Amino acid sequence: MATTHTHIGNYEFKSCFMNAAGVYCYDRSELEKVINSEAGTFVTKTATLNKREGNPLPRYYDTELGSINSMGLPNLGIDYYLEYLIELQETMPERSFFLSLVGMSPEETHILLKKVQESSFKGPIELNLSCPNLPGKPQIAYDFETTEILLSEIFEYFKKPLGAKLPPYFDIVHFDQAAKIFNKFPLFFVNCVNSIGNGLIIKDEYTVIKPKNGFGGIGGEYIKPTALANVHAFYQRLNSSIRIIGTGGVLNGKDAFEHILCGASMVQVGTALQKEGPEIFKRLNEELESIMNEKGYKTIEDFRGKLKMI
Ligand code: RRO
Repeated sequence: MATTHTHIGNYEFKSCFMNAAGVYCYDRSELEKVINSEAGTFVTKTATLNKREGNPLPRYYDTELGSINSMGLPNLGIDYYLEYLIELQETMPERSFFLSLVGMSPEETHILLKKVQESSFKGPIELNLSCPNLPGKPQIAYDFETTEILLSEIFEYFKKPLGAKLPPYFDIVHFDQAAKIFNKFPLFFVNCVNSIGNGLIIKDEYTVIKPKNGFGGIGGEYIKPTALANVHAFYQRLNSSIRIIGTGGVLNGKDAFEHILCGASMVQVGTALQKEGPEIFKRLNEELESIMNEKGYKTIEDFRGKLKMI
């Protein structure tokens, strides 16, 4: 019988599925629902130093093929998530959970990471280099120079397992340039991809969300081909020590199977989790296991990265 069990470094997860940051992860009550589902783990909402209210409402909208959001990084502040994660280390020592964070400036990012470095938190950390929804602030990882400087400053003092959440790239030269930078650092993983930034969805002549004149990050079915391309492009280019988390357009077991074929070791679910709730993880595990059983694969390592070229 197939299992969706996976690992990233020494962290073991009973399932390769988890939430994508931003969905079902704002507070303890949402995170508990993911813990108690068939997901392998969770990641928190991206935390900043202080609590943030985020952008004006409405700021999230579902469509038939996906979603648009311009949440604007609403979160309860780093101390809230760190305290909860440290508590879970005591109460559920056999499990590991992810912390997501980013500062509103490089200085703030260093303050956050130094706090985490000095804390007793032992889990993996996802540095969000790709929020598309902060008015006036570009997505960090689209600026290669800033990204390289930031990472070199961080790895001077940061010794815990750190990965980066990346925006989607759309050009082969950009895959080459980005991978060359990431390969200079002891990154634990990269997560491909965040939402496709600054899309526009219209209903009855109106924008559907209020912030940024209706512009927002696109997720769901719309973005699977872009997500798969990014997972595979980085799988081909990154040092094998840098694991890949695949995110984007995962609605069913086949979508996850494709992410893993492209090289993903874990699979995150955003828009579909928002639409269906944490019960989705049971279905996703069953659907992926059934594809694996049909094909005779017992673990995800049996087919991870083994995409065939026609
Ligand atoms: O909060 C958001 O607006 C947000 C973030 Br931080 C992110 O990384 N990706 C996204 O689609 N929305």
